[in-house]
Amino acid sequence: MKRQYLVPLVALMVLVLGAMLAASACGDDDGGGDDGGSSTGASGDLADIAAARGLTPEDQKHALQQFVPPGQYDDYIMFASGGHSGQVYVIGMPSMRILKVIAAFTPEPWQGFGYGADWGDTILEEGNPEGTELTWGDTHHPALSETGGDYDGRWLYVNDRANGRMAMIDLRDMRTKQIIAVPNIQTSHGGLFVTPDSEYAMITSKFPMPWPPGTYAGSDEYAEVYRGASAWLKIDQTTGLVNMDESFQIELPPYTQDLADAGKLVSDGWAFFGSFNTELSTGADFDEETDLPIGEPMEAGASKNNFDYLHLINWKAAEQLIADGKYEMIGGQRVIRMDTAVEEGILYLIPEPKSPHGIDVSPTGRYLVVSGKLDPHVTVFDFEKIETAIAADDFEGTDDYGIPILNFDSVVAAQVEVGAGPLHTQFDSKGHGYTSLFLESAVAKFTLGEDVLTSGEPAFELVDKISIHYNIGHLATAEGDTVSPDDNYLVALNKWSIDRYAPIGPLHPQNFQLIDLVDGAGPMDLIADMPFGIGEPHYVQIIKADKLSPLEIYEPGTDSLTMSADPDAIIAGEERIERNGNTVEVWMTATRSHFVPDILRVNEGDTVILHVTNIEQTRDATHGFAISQYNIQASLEPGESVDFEFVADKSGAYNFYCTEFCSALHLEMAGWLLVQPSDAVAAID
Ligand code: RUQ
Ligand code: CUA
Repeated sequence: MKRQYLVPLVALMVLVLGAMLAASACGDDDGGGDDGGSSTGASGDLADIAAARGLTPEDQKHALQQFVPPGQYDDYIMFASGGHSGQVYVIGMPSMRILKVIAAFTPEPWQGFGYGADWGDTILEEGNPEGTELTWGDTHHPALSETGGDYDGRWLYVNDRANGRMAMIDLRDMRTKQIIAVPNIQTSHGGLFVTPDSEYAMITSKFPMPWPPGTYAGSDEYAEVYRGASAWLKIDQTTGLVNMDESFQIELPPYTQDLADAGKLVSDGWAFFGSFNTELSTGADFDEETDLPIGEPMEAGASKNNFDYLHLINWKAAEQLIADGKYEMIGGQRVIRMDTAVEEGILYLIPEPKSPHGIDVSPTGRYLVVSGKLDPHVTVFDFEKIETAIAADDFEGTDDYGIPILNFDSVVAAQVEVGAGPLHTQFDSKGHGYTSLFLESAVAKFTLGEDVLTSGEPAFELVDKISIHYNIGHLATAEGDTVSPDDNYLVALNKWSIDRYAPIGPLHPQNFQLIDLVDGAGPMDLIADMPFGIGEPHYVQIIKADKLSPLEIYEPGTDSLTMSADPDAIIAGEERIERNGNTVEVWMTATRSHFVPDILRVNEGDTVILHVTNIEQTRDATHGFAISQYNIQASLEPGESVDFEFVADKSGAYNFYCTEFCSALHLEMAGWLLVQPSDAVAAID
């Protein structure tokens, strides 16, 4: 085609396209996804904006429900585990804006967690199981501290699925203050909760491990030697830290203990956890001759039984057994052995169908809702019936480890058919349960018993269902795990997003969906999607924002690890450098826009100890401190004091600088670490 025809043709195409776009903008385009964001409806009239952007009245309603005006705050704060990012995310709700990443098990450079500063390095190191250096975790279940069964906004605990550890986060500064490598536990999935008055954080093992820890046993000894554990980590009531000397454990059979929840109100003092693989399948060995597996893979082996066991533990009675000395020391922990637990009547089982997953206790503590992944029902147990059955020795027998099994029929309240692949349940205050349906990609809403229903609906029936997108795992209602959940929002944590967002390659974001519960009166209504592209959140807890009272700045010279005055913190004018043999110790201040001192001269091989105090008391006046080529980086919030210790093992001139854009002369906030080579003529002294 000749050039002179091409130009008018292109012009014509542009005209036609423009006309099509205009038509779609004023027309009844349904999605808004096709018009390329060509107009914001700049006339300012709401109807014009909606028309220009192709927003339906429904879309407009949802936008208003989610919108938080500039400068205003969200009503709720959501703490989301980050899966194998090893972190915790802080998200505002309903806006679904990410406010912060809290470094927990994985080094995080922005906060300087694991990059030379003492607080982060200390915590990561103390979280290393013996003989292993771990630089990641798989955070699954965040658990907020509680008072009287309500979130109190003080502390947050989160478990590491991969390594059976637990981190404690102080909600005053939203930083991790402790990582516990829990003895006798190698992995922990859904088993983490805080008791109603934050007496304990309870963490259970997932896959059992050979006991005693540190020994080897092959899979042929699985039933005899492998054990699980329920670890009761004692929370210090002033700091929120775990005191391992006051903690204890209960030995469990090698069933794969899974989700867990604490009793509350009528069931306070009890704990419940589900399990699977009571078949004790260990997977299929591989025949090296035939290159074929011998036996069944774990997936099949662990799904044969129609029932696995819900475990019940009376933890207040267990506490008493510990006080009475009825324990053995294993892995440095006081452990109540299984036979003691059985003899003393603190451990029971209930048959639960079918490949069970979630176990969730209703707000009054009476109903225990169990979901079987391969059963379209939720099974609701009644704690009042459980107490009666235990008192009457109403058992169908024991398992192979001698643990009494309660009669299913004696303790069940109802089974409600909710749909395919139920996983987890949350509650509102009106007597409803909301269950995630993984296979069906939906949330089912059902009624509990008449004692808690306020609506006059029939008890134990499916009353509503909403589709989500797609493959929902957990779900959470606002204040959802407390004795008084709210009735406004539910968040669906979807594993797949498939087609919900612009394509960005084969790894898709996770998808949070915000659902309106319409005051518990329904029908549920999907408000908004939130893509989540930084890790795989498993569970969230959602707290009223006004229950949190985080610091705005630190007191001058605070060591954030101890939350008290750092003995090496200084004020302006106290800066100094001291040499002691091969150790150079520096007391440095940071303020807008300089470090004092800003030249450090050392010899190759010297140990350098640096104390840096951010002497500012202005909100948000954070400075960073990083040294080029030395893998050192920390964030210094106003008032914070941080210590580094490293060996200057590379000679040369290295720039250090402030990594936080703090001021107009931020780029000038820098200095030099001059490391004189060891073969230089005149060493510095
Ligand atoms: S449990 S894969 Cu929290 Cu459904 Cu984890
Ligand atoms: Cu201080 Cu940039």
